[in-house]
Amino acid sequence: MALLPSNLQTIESHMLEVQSLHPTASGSFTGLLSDITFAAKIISREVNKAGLVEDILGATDEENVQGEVIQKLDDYANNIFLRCLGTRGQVCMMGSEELADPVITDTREGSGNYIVVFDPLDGSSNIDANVSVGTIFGIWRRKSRLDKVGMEDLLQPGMEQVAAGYVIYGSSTMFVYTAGHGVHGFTLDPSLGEFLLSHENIQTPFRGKIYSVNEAYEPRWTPEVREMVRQLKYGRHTKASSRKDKPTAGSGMSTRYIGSLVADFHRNLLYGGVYLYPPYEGRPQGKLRMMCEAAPLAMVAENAGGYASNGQESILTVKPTELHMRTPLYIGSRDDVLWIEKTLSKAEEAI
Ligand code: AHM
Ligand code: MG
Repeated sequence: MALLPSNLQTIESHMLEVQSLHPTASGSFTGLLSDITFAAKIISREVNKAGLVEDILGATDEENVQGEVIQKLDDYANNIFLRCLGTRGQVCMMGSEELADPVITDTREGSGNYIVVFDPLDGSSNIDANVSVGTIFGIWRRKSRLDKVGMEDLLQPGMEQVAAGYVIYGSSTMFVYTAGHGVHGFTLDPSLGEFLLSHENIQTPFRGKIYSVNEAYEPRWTPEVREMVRQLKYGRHTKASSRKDKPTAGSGMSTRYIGSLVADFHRNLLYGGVYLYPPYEGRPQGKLRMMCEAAPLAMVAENAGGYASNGQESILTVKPTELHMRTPLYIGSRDDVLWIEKTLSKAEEAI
């Protein structure tokens, strides 16, 4: 017989416990989170049989608003989210990485209190090779009243999120979220079809040993980014001139880059480390999207004791100007990201 952890708790029971901390809560927010877990289970099932079923791997003939090829599973995951969320009228608007415009679902006053923005299947270009992929979501509260829902509801800074999280479809499927009361991780038991609490109150190490970046872009980085990454690699405070092309043994960090943001972020959250997607020539704002990738993961990072920056300020303070706004991203262990922010700002001042 399989051994089970001693205190078994399903995600629904955990969410109800969190809801009880807010005596006036109606349950609609908890219902919304539960809809997201349901969507995650369906996507997990489909991702897990991706190699077995014909016509599920590979690309569609379409491109998304950013001109990226839409994979078949992107499309599938996106539709599952649109169908599962807000079934009880909790959501007034949804924004997806895969859709050019937000979808308005409920404008009645008194219902549709939340806005959900998501990347249904992040890292999906990896999927045909069986590499871990993920879903990212952020939830904001509606601001407008009187049957009106508009861009002021959608374009809110990350710090206004009421909850955020991600699902990683890896060697097991995990759901990790925060509603401002700690970051909690749940592992899907496929035989039960339930997410069970496996990582309560995740705290990320203050400082890590891993940096994750696509170094192939190095020739197109700014000199400031290049120098900052060089210091991560060779050890901080080493001068290029004193290095003589030899690493400072033991003082630098190690690199790990899957190229799947959720997987890289999740590993660094547990082990400590920093994920970087700096701007580079040809992509002056980097690649990642503020609303459906950076802001939700920033809320998770900060609630676990980490930090996220665009190189100048906290990701959470930036007010997005459009649904698909891009941002440079430095995220992970607090001390490491603060050091990066300081190093980049100092370099900028010196120009
Ligand atoms: P996607 O949302 O289209 O999947 O793109 C985001 C992904 C991230 O998961 C990953 O970290 C990054 O793109 C990798 O980009 P690159 O190949 O430029 O390193
Ligand atoms: Mg993505």
